[in-house]
Formats: sequence, structure tokens, C-alpha cells
Amino acid sequence: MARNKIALIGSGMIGGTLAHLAGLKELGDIVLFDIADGIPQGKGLDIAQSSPVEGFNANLTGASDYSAIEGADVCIVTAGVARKPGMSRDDLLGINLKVMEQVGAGIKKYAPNAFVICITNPLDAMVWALQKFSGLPKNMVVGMAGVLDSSRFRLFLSQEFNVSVQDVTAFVLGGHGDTMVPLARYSTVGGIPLTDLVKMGWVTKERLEEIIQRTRDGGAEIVGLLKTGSAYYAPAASAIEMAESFLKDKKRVLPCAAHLTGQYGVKDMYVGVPTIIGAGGVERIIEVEFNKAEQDAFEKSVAAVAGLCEACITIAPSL
Ligand code: TXD
Repeated sequence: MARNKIALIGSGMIGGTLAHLAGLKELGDIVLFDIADGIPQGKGLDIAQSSPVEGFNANLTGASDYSAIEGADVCIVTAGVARKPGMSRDDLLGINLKVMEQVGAGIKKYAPNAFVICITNPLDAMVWALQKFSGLPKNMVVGMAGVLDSSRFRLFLSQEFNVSVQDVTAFVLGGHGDTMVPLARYSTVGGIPLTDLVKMGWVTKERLEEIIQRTRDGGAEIVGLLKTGSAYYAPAASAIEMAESFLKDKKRVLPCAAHLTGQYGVKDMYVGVPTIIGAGGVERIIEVEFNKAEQDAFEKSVAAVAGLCEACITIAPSL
């Protein structure tokens, strides 16, 4: 059986880490793409030169021409710019929206059967625009945010309780950003919901609220430390988990920004919800019941995403 082909559109910090992880996990042959000529070629060659030492088999190539992604099974999109001092959110949105238009056209032409994972910020609006620009089936285009946000929540909880990260599950819904909705009722340690752990005296409500806030601010905490960029190891690992579930038809239950057609009362928008990812892309969206507080938080988050989509339509009326 021929190897799968993984196209990484954007070969910056996350793109390079994605290539390294995809190689180490032998997910397939890897094409790094970027407009910055030399970067994808250089990173591809560097990682390929680690393969004899690590003992993995994968061809890694770099390109600045979309024809190189032809026939890709998975495309992971990180192309774009990150916010720099003095830039408004709208500036970032405008620039990255143009990038999504180019990327969408490239995918439509050369990899129309791919499973597409968008990472570029502002995530929920960019994945929505990318699906429209590419014209790919909505179940084959998803955004990565929930796996990362949940992973951050899981880490902080495991540290708080001094238990293995493996035994902590977490549930984070809504848009990626300040309004994300970590759900304590559906997050567990060894199957015990956090709300029960509060009753059992493992953690106070106040302390849990602090951990939830740290999760919401997870991206900003890293930016504050790095100063020159944003997180890339954990975002790359998260997208690889999604790609692997698709390629191996694992049917993992993963929170992703998925296209909603009425679920949770939301239509034609991408918002973070629990999904099942398998060979059919997003095979199912899981709808859970909210209590009043959760519903309010989710609606607030959806409103923030809707605002971003409206800003996109103002810039690109064809959307
Ligand atoms: O949870 C999440 N979704 C995120 C999102 C978590 C962390 C970071 N997140 C966002 O991912 C971040 O705000 C950025 O929008 C993306 C990529 O982050 P990364 O850290 O990898 O950014 P880099 O290092 O700046 O890389 C971006 C690359 C860079 O090499 C540019 O030359 C390239 O994108 N680029 C392009 N490639 C192809 N085509 C076009 N038009 C293009 N424009 C820039």
C-alpha cells in the first residue's frame, strides 16, 4: 500500500513541528509548503536527515508551488500571520482571510479529496472561510482548537490533583479564544466528574475557576513567555491527533471546530463541539445538554464567532 500524503500549508513554527511529528509517527510522506521560498525545503531536508537516526521512513519535500500538494490525503493549514504589536484583530483577520482565499484555491485545484485541518487564527472564522473558498465538503474541513484547549485543561488538572494526564479527560467547547467554554460537568478524573470532585473536597469551586481561567488564557500565557511568537508544540501535537484519527479511521471523540447545521441551535458556522473523526472526516457531531450557565456561556461564545464571520463578509462579500 502506498504511503499517505500529508501537505502542510505554512511551514513556520507549527508547520515545522507538524512535519517532525508526522515523520516520527510515520503517518506518510510529507510536503511542506510556504510562500517563503527555502524555508519549507530547508525544514524538509533537516527533518529528513533526522530519519536515519530516529528510524522512520518518510519522504519530506518542500515547495512554494501548490502543484506539490497534488493528491494529498490530509492538508494542515497554518499559513498566515500572527498578531504583532500595533495590529488590530481586524488587521489580522483581513490579512489571513486573503491567505485563506489562496490556500482554498490551491486545495480545491490539487487536493479536493483531502481532509483539511485549519489552525490559522482567528480560528473559527478562518476555517469557515477556508471551507467556502475551497468548496470542499463541510465534513472534510475542520478547525483545530478544542484538542489544544482541552489538553491545556487536562495538564493543569493533572498537576492540581497530582494524577497522570492520561486519567484526566476534559471537555472544552465554543470558539477558540477568551470565550471558550470549559465544561466541568463533563470533565473527569478517572471517570469522576470535576463537579463531584468539588463535593469530595479535592478542589474548591474557586480554585477550579482559577484553573478554568488559566485554560482560557493558555495561549496568551505562552505568548507572554515567548515574546516572539505563539505556542507551537502543543498546537502541532493536537492537529496530528486529529490527522491520525482520520488516516487510521480511529473514530476518536475529539473537540473540533466543526460546521454546524442546526446542532446547538447554530447554523452555517464553525464552532468547537465534540465530534467523531474517522475515515469519513467529521462522522458525527455529539450534542450534549447544557444547564443554564453553560448555555449562556456557549451563546456568548457563538456570538463572538458570528462577529468574526460578519467581519469576514464585510471584507470579502463573496463569502
Ligand atoms: O489553537 C489554534 N488554532 C492556534 C492557532 C494555536 C496557536 C497558534 N495559532 C495560529 O496558527 C497562529 O495565530 C497563526 O495564525 C498560525 C500559525 O502559527 P505559527 O506559529 O506556525 O506561525 P508562523 O511561524 O508565523 O508561520 C506561518 C507561516 C510562515 O512561514 C509564513 O511564511 C507562511 O505561514 N505564510 C504563508 N504560507 C503560504 N501561503 C501564504 N499566503 C502565506 N502567508 C504566510
